[in-house]
Amino acid sequence: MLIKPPADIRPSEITDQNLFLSRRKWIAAVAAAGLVPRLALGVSSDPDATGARLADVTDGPFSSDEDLTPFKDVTGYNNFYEFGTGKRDPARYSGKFKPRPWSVKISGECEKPGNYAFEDIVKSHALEERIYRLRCVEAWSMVVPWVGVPLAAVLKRFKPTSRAKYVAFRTIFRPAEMPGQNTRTLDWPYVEGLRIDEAMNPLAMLVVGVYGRELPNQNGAPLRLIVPWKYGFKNIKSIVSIRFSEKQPPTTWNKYAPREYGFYANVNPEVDHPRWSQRRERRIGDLFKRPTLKFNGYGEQVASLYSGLDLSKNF
Ligand SMILES: Nc1nc2c(c(=O)[nH]1)N[C@H]1C(S)=C(S)[C@@H](COP(=O)(O)O)O[C@H]1N2
Ligand SMILES: [Mo]
Repeated sequence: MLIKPPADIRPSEITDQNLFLSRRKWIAAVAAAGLVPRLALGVSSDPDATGARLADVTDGPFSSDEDLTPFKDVTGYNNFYEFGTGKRDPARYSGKFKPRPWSVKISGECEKPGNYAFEDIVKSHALEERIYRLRCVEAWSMVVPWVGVPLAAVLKRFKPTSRAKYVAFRTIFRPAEMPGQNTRTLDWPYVEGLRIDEAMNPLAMLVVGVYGRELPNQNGAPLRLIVPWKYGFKNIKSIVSIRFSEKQPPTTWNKYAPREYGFYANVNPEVDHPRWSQRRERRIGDLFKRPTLKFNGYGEQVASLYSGLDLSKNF
């Protein structure tokens, strides 16, 4: 067969954008014509990518077909205050962190609480790659090929009760391996939360990998949240606890500065951060800013979750 996708082609090598068909679009077109099996659609690659490859990753729904942010930026420009406040600190100072063995405590309003091994949390769900935009509250953004499982599928296994109105997540506290936790920058451990209907939305994802490989420490190994319609800080990393609760749980950035960071944190160009505008964003690698989209462009999937809610008050 002569059909061969343009493997690992880089946007910088493309002179005429109109001639450029992204690898993903190319494979999708070929697959639609029935020429390659659907499995081949799955995994994005990057010549610089390192880490153990994940097996049996399939192509998930909702993927963006925008140009991917290179692996070295996805893994070299991070927010993970447990390893320092600089964007390069997580890559530099997370080498000692041990993401295995790992277990997650499931508690609160559910019928199947307990301590579950990492492998048990994700097994029995097929790994999917989904290419999502990530929009940081600091007005930069990336396009990342995450690998993981739908959060809803995992949560349902623990049988939340009718009193479970929220889901609270907690990051590990391990100051011997996380130098930032020896400072008072944030109130450790990092905590986050979602309303249960947000957590059950098909877009919400528990992520175990990036670019077809296991998550690097700086990206939240071995297990982190991705909710692409919210600002980056909701995407809590290195999760060790998931608790179903009746009341809205506290969240780290909201505790730190309640006027600046709300519980909802939906991406919203119409509601400025008190100290800067949220109208535009800089895609990492771009020279010029671009407009920020409401719900980060995922409004079709999630806007109905907030009907009747004043988003300028519930920011
Ligand atoms: N535990 C923990 N999770 C965290 C953070 C953090 O400091 N600690 N930073 C958040 C912020 S502000 C962003 S933008 C994203 C960045 O994810 P990435 O580094 O994988 O791109 O992680 C989020 N999750
Ligand atoms: Mo962020």
